[in-house]
Formats: sequence, structure tokens, C-alpha cells
Amino acid sequence: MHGTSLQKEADAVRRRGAACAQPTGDKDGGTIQSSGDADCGAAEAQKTTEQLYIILRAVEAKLSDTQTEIEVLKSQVQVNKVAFGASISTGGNIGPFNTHTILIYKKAFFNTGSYNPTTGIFTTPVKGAYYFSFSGHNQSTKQMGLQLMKNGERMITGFNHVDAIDRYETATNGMTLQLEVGDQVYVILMAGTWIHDNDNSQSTFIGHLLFPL
Ligand SMILES: [Ca+2]
Repeated sequence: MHGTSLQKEADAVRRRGAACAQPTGDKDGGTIQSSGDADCGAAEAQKTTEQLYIILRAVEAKLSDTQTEIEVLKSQVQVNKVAFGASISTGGNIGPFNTHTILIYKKAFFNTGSYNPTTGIFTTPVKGAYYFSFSGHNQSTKQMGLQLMKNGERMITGFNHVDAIDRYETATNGMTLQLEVGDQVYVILMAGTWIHDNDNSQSTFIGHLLFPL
């Protein structure tokens, strides 16, 4: 870092100042500066002052750069706040459909705006590492297949197989993904399967930006 060279420069000036403070070796009362003479005269003092001004100017420039960097970082922190959490919330048993169908998690508990509760699609606002998770509730006599999708490509699956006993079950899964601006992430209900939700919000979908890349 530049700080190290500035520190060395400041130390050198301090050493010169300390040498000047010692009267030993000053043979001419501090008025004549000559090579090899440990003189503490006006010329040496002038030199020290000039060195200090150079250091001050360098520090001033560094401070200005740092202030600019802080402003840039502040604006990035504002842009990089991305999170949502939503549940299907109504509908009872949903499905089965003939084709894979995007699930619409209508009730947004929190949403910085990148998740659309009308379409069920999250659209990436900033390149980064993101964490997504989904949880699906279903009646065990009806199989449930959920897939986390990125731009039409399956990332992970959560599946609940049919049981002989009729009860309600939950399946969940989650993953960290690297996303580019504009990437779309959503959950599909696989063809021929069911999912269930009601005002207990047992079927949910969440996404968080972990950090930008
Ligand atoms: Ca089961």
C-alpha cells in the first residue's frame, strides 16, 4: 500500500528533525549548511518543512481518493440489496397439469422488487451469488414434483412420492447459484403432480443475494 511508503517518508523526516534537535556537531550556530555537517540551521529546517508539505499533499490526495471510493461503495450497497420471500398462500390442492407449470407464489412477505408475485418469476438485477430455497406441502396420496429453474433449465428437484396413508407431507430443497443480470429463476410444478397451500403458507419460495460478483 501507499501508506507504507508515506510512513517511511514521515519517519525519515522525523529522524532528520531529531538530528537537528541535537546541538552536538553544530559548529556555526545553525546558519551554514554544508555536506557532512550535522547542521541544524535554517536550510535544514526549510528542507524539513518542504518534505512535510509533500507528505501532506500526498495524504490529501489519498484522502480525496478514499472519499470517492466510499461514495462508490455506498451506492453499490444500495443497489445490491436483493431479497424476497413468498408463499402460494391460497388455492388448496393445485394441479395436476399436463405440462410443467410455473408456480405463482402470490403472497410476498418481503420483496426488494426483483420477484414478480404475479408471474412467480425472479429476475436477476445484479450479477452475484444467490441462495434460493423452496418448500412444498402436499397430500401424500398425490405425488408432488417441484423443480427450481434457471432460464428454462432445471437446477434442483424436490419430490414427494405417493404414500398408502393419506396425510400431508412437506418436501424442501435449496441451492446457491451464480446468476448474471437478467437471469430468471422460478419454481415449476412438474406435469402430473400436485402441490397444496392455504393461508398457513406451507408452500414457500425464497431468494437472497449473498454477495455480488
Ligand atoms: Ca410421501
